[in-house]
Amino acid sequence: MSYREEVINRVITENPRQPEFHQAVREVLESLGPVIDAHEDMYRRDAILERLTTPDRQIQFRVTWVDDTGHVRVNNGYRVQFNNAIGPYKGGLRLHPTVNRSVMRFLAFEQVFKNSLTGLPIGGAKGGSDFDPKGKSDREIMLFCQSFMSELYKYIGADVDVPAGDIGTGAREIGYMFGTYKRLTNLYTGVLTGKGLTFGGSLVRTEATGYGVLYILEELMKAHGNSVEGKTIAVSGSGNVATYTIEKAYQLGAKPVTCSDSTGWIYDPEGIDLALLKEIKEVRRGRLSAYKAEKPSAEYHEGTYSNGGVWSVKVDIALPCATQNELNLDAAKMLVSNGCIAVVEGANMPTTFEATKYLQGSNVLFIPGKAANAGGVATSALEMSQNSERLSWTFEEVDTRLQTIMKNIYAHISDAAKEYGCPDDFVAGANIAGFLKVSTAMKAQGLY
Ligand code: NDP
Ligand code: 2IT
Repeated sequence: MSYREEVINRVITENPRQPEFHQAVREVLESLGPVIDAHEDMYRRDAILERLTTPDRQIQFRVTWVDDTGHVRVNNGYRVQFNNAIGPYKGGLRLHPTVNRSVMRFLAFEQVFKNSLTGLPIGGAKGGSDFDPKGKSDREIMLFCQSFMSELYKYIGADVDVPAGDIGTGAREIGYMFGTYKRLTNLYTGVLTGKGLTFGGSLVRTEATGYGVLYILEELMKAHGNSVEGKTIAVSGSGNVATYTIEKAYQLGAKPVTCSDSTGWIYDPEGIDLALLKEIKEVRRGRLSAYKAEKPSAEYHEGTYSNGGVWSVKVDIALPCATQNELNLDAAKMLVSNGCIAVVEGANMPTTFEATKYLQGSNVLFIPGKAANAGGVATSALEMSQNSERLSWTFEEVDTRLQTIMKNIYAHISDAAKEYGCPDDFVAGANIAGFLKVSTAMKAQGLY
């Protein structure tokens, strides 16, 4: 059995009932063959893969808060600090009922490679809670965030671990958490990113993940003699990443025609009405069914995957921007039969293992989330830089840096794929490039 297979089996045995974590580890380790296999003895002796797949530390804690009816509620809080070989831990906080140890670990593990690809000095972590923000009042959200931070603050810090947003955690939640951190520690530091613009947040952070997806997509298209302009695009989700993916798609001359949420999906042949989408999601915090009410020409399908879901629409490009494993083998087959040429992941691991293999085997250009959505965390790192020097950069300055970072990521993963004999396999390219930097730093720092 190869060293990589041994470690995959070890991860499965030691972490039972953690399918998302197993999936993420398998995807990375399977693609590291060209690096590891030729020097298996050396990597085995140094236990590099065991160290890379075991988190440095993981914290689980109780979050107790009072709802508007006076009842005490209890949730689980988590922070998985996976690897800080190249910089302080960095990664988002997810608030969603599906959060559990497996989801936290897969996200933290992926973050290690993603953060490495940004070229910036940030290690990998993830956290969150199984708290469901849907339908909660502002007061309930604040009480939850205060309670969550009253435990988390012990384990984070501007040079230790810097959390940020993710599903269910936006500017409002980061604001409440920052206020609590400041009160408890008496420190005004860049301990969280995605902060409001009046208290240390960076311009472009809100847009960064979605814009970054389009910047890397444009690089991919250019490298293949094509362009984003004029393309029809399917987007899933309707949160932070989906919204700014749609915005930049329009700016680059494409037509995004779908979006979705956990209750249904929209097909608007005229192109998604961005102003209406922002009004429904960012202002009203409502459901997508409201879109159809105001734009009767659009189709609304109740149920995220009903009638085939967003991936059944005939498009040139698919950009999954909602959640993990939302694009399965059946969806991949529909995309291929409809002539889709590229899938670029805005979300973390939205494509199943089988669907990824099928797309790649069908010559669909595929960029994994750890490369494609890295613009979010990269801009968070730029927020950290601005906080450290106590200055704020202009929108243009941050956006220009983001564009450069996304171009560099494309070049880096594409070069790594070529160098290791698998051109255009951007899954292998991203994993190999991410791995080489982190493992080199780990070795240089000795055993710990
Ligand atoms: P948001 O909370 O802003 O939006 C999430 C969107 O996905 C919503 O439309 C939500 O629908 C939908 N969704 C969430 N869970 C499910 C589910 N189980 N089934 C169906 N739909 C679901 O989150 P973000 O836009 O920030 O995050 C989206 C993805 O992008 C995640 O994978 C996240 O990890 C990743 N990401 C985010 C970054 C960021 O900067 N925010 C950076 C890099 C990656 P509903 O509103 O109905 O719940
Ligand atoms: O998945 C991610 O990269 C994020 N949710 C953003 C993390 C960050 O620290 O900005």
